[in-house]
Amino acid sequence: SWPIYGSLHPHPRHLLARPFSRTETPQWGDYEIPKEFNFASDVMDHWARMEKEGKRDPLPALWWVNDKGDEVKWNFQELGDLTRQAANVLTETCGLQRGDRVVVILPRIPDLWLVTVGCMRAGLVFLPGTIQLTARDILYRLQSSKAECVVTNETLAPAVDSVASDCPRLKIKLLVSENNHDGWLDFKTLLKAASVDHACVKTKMQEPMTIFFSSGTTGPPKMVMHTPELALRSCLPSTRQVKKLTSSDVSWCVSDPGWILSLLESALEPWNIGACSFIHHMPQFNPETILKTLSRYPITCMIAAPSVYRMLLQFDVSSYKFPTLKHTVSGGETLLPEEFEKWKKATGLAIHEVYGQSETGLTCAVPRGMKIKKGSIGISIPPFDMQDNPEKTLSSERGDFYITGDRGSVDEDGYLWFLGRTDDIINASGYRIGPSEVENALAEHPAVAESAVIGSQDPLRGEVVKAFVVLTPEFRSHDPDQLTRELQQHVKNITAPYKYPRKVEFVPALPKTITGKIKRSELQKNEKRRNL
Ligand code: BCO
Repeated sequence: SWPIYGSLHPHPRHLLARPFSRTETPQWGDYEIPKEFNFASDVMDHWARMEKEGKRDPLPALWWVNDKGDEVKWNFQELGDLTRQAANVLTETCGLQRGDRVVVILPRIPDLWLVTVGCMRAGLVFLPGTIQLTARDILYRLQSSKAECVVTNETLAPAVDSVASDCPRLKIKLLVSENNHDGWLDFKTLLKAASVDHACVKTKMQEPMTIFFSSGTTGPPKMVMHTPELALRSCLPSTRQVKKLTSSDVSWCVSDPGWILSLLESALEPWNIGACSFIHHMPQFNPETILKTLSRYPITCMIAAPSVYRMLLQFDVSSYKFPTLKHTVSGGETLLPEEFEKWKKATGLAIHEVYGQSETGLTCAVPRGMKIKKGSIGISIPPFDMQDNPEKTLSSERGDFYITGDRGSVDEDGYLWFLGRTDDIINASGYRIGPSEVENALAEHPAVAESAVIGSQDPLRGEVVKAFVVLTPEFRSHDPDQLTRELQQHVKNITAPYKYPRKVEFVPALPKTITGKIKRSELQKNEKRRNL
């Protein structure tokens, strides 16, 4: 049986996904799950051996470029040595022990992949974070994860320093920079000096490997822990058949390294098959750079959120030639059939949807070669294991099934159709945003007596964050446009900027239940009506 269930089309139901049950024989389909698995030694080192024996195309495993024309190309053998050196820096120099937690907040620079795989080799648990995190977000992540180590760059080091004294478990600060910084270990210098010999840890299938932070309907983001099973899934033939990459493919994932999509699609999926992971480090997102990059480099596969495709389609895509591009994939939010059509008309390529969550990784996809039903997120792909705060986890389980919090349906061919969230979580350009994270930030501004935050439809970003704000008496006479800008900047300062309310409406009062609870559903209903 497949892991995601729903009712027959067209009656939408809550989407459920069945996690791998700990009481069952550990087997997915025909594939028995090993007791131990480490992606670095079991997969990456295999490809390094293939290279040595001349059984892999002479293609980089990581091909990195930036806006300034810099380029880094590492094959699997080079990546093997460098990631063993990274593992030695983390364990030998920093003294970290198997199971210790490492918060990694880096932009798309090559060292990010070295630290990530270095952690896997050493059995350290890595917690990726977007570089949009503010000092407060970083404090929350360091404290709640009880991290022993943080790895970041020069831009974010001062933010870490401003909160480090409140994180008693934090003992190592590693800086990835060309310059030294007081109180920080210099990753690049240590890497050069480290030995290339390292005995990769044989990680157990139940051992933590990585933790993501995922927004919920209440409170700050929650931790979602994955075991090496997340990496193993990318190795199963059933998952390989989704993108059908080969070792001669060059695959580009445009997602920010803070999200699970990036780990899956810029490391685990391409490297599993010996393909090249292509990265373009853009300091600021620029659709034209993406179009030029697709024309210039031999990229064969691209994966990006639908908002990225929407932003590309604002330009004359058909005037660009993408000589090698053969496969395009989207994930993270809803792709509309008309966007699919526009992209197909401009490039001749279909967009294959994938569906997943930080809690699960990918659970559904439109495999390459399968007949596409526009608007469907495809068919189920093998199951998952997920853990979280035990009480919260329990409330999202029903029997053997994990409640995804999304509504959808499944038709007679097994295609799933995504319809939206069952809760208040906002999906803005593929970012999952909990309304209370924004409301709490707004509450700290003296102009805000109270606020309610919802998602509002947007032609470019799918949804944007909208805040309904009741002003305190002293701010009621202020210029609303100026106040809007001030509140937006305030939220950007307090929490990661992608969460800021792009729409603000000042209201005399918020709709509430008799017990005083804000009726977000009423605001959502009215907003939908106004957007029609
Ligand atoms: O719009 P504004 O200019 O006022 O503000 C923007 C940015 O300029 C600003 N910002 C960005 N980085 C910053 C920063 N400000 C300060 N410091 C920084 N380091 O913040 C505002 C928000 O940015 P944004 O990222 O929402 O918008 P932007 O730059 O237009 O980027 C558009 C997208 C489409 C590239 C971006 O939204 C994006 O990457 N979306 C995809 C997210 C994604 O990958 N989701 C997948 C998650 S994993 C998953 O869903 C499970 C598996 C399928």
